[in-house]
Amino acid sequence: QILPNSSEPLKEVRVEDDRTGLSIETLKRAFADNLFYIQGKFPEIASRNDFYMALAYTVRDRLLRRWLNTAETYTRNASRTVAYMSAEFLMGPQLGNNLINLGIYDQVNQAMKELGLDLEELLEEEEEPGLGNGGLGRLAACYLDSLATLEIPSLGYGIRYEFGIFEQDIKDGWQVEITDKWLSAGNPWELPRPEWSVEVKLGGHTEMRADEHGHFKVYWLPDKIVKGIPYDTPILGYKTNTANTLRLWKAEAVESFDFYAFDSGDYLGAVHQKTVSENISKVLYPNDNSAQGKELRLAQQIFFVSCSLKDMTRIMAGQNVPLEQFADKFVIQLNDTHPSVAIPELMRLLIDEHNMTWDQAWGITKKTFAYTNHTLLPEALERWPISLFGRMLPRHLEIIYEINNRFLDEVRMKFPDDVDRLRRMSLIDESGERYVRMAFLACVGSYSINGVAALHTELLQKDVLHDFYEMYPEKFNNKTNGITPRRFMVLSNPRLCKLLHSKIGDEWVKNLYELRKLEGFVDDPEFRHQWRQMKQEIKQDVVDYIKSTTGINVNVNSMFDIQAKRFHEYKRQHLNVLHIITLYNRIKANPNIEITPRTFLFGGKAAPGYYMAKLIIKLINSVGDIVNRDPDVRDRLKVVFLKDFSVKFAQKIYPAAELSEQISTAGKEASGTGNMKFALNGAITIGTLDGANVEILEEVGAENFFLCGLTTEEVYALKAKGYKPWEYYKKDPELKLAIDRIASGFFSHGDPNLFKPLVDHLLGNDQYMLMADYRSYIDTQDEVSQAYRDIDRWTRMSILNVARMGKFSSDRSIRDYCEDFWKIQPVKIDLKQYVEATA
Ligand code: GLS
Repeated sequence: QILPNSSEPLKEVRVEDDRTGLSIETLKRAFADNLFYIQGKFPEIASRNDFYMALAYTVRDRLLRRWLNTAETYTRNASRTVAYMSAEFLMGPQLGNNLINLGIYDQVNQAMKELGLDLEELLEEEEEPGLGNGGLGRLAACYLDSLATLEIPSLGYGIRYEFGIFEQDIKDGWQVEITDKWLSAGNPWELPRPEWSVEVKLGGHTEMRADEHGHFKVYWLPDKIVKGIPYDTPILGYKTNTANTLRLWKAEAVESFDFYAFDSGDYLGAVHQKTVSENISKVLYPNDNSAQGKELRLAQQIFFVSCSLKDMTRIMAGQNVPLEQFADKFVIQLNDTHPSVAIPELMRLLIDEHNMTWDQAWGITKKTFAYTNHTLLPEALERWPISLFGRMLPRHLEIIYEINNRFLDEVRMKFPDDVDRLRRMSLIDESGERYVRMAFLACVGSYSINGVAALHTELLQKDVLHDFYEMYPEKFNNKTNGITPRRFMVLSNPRLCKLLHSKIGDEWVKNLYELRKLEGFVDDPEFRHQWRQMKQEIKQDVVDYIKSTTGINVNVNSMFDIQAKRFHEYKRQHLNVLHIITLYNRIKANPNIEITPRTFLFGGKAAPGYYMAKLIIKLINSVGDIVNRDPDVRDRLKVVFLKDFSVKFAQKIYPAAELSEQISTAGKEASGTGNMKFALNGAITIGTLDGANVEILEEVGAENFFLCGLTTEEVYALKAKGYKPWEYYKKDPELKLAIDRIASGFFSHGDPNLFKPLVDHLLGNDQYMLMADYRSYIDTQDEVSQAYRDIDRWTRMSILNVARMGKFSSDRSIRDYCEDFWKIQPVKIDLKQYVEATA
């Protein structure tokens, strides 16, 4: 249907097309063509980036047919769609993943070889879109992969930050932040769609006025309008024809506003206005698990949420679906409270702009939204000061007040004479300065509320959202997180995949429970041998990498003990450090002691304003400086901080891990997803009963997991009875020596002040209970060391960890969401043959 009005019959062309063909010859031709016509280069002067771009466009062309066919099918069927709203999408590099999902990795590898290029090098060249902080943003990305793979109509909505998560450098052991200019070399994966731009209002005030029929209505007179321009990226499923869309909004100035200032001669003022508008999508807030309460952040939230909702109404109009059916056409999943201002915004759109009554609008809103909570940490629960909120969103504040009034009436009805409950549950916190409580707003405005692991959901119900659980028990449910095996196995661990392929085929890529079949080989000595050999090769690559990037020599036969995640006190990287110091002290006391050689690898970023987290990074590097150089250690221990942990980097590291450190204080890590990535790649976990560790332990069996630390109940009980960290320090000589070594300046060139804040914290109130968990952690680590010496036992454990990871595929999570409350069915996409009109 290229020429819909043509009277000529359209003739199908059976030959391969340069933009769709998958043969090596066609790929080579397309690549050369793109280098010439898009990059405008000939091979002799082309840079590696030119080659990367030429290949990326070659691959993108092959996505486009699937993408357009998908969009066309959804449009024609007016398919029910999930809108996944998230302030973060930590996508990672796109090229490799698209090659895997298209099923053309090997062909492209060969095509590049024949052209004298190295695919690995080209993959390295890609600047990843780091539009997220950590687990929450990466979860959104994994879910997009699974949604497309499961052929579920979906749209991801977020912000196209010009600067993603900062790049981390290490100078003198300290973290240094560098802006992430990920767009500077161009982004071949996105298509701007300026024709679908929308405007968003900010600030100003509201007025009650009569409309043309004499009905009184609220009018919002903003003092600022910003334009949102959508940039679309195709999200291809694994070996399906489905390619969904990630739609990210870029903020720009609205022309007319500039003109106003230009007309009045205020040239610089107009330019300034433009900058202010464009600032909205300038930079990702670099905090994980902590809310900053900054005005610009609220502007980002309303900006992308309002753009997205208007985009959804545009889509409905295009499909002739009346707005009354909003909740049938879309379910909006709120990825944490960051997009929860969508609730009053949808109310405003329906009432103020589409003339619905309150009850009608509220009926639709309540059936549209579903809310995922991702944290129990009080500092991460978003609240906006009323003054700030009202200044930026006066109309939304009025709507929230009205939602609150009606909601509190409901509470009164259900729990008469319980005044304290009203105070506790109000959407407005009135205990001091007044705040809007976004999590509560999300609970009231959604029909589903979920936690991200069984324990987390249980704690939400018992604790943080207990009142809401009593009010709306039917809304609560658990959806344990998952990860995509496409990126975190097929793409990142080809060696393991090859071995799996030889024994159990490839079914597991789409049905991770198939990994169970590995259990049949766990007693096969030949297989175990191959398993070890595979791990050894992967470790050797990482050894080489470390040597070339840091100059540090790592013993390939040492245990690779890895903690890679954001830096946060609750994640307790410093507990890991106490273990390192303890081993070091044992060696110093007895240089000939028998010790299982270990390489401790750390990776992760600290929020730039989080002093204590940065100090922990400095401590790791300082301990490494001493330990790595001490001749008594004789290379039995190595401590390496791998800077600038990212998705790209993570993909290199997980496959090499043997021990996965998941040691958060029980009750603090909502789920964790790194824990799943490590185990899927054959690492064995040392961990607390926290987040999804609980379920990993359940799946792999206690004999294949190293459990340590207090349980959540024990943590609560100990706090209640009065926790005294000092007493653990006094009682345990190894702990005391480890702390004393830090406090004395041993790791800081004799300066006792450097790490004093850390030591004071630990011996003072030790909020995250490192002192209480130290002994259990150290004893468990001693067991780990023992186990590692028994090669057969360790290999068995490793194989069984992989075999039993089926549950943690994000496909399983997405299926749960679909069946439980999204109520969305897969839609098959038929690939239309490429056709060409011939005269
Ligand atoms: C987080 C939690 O801290 C993680 O435990 C969780 O796995 C992740 C995805 O659900 O969400 N919440 C958060 O603010 N950042 C996270 O990574």
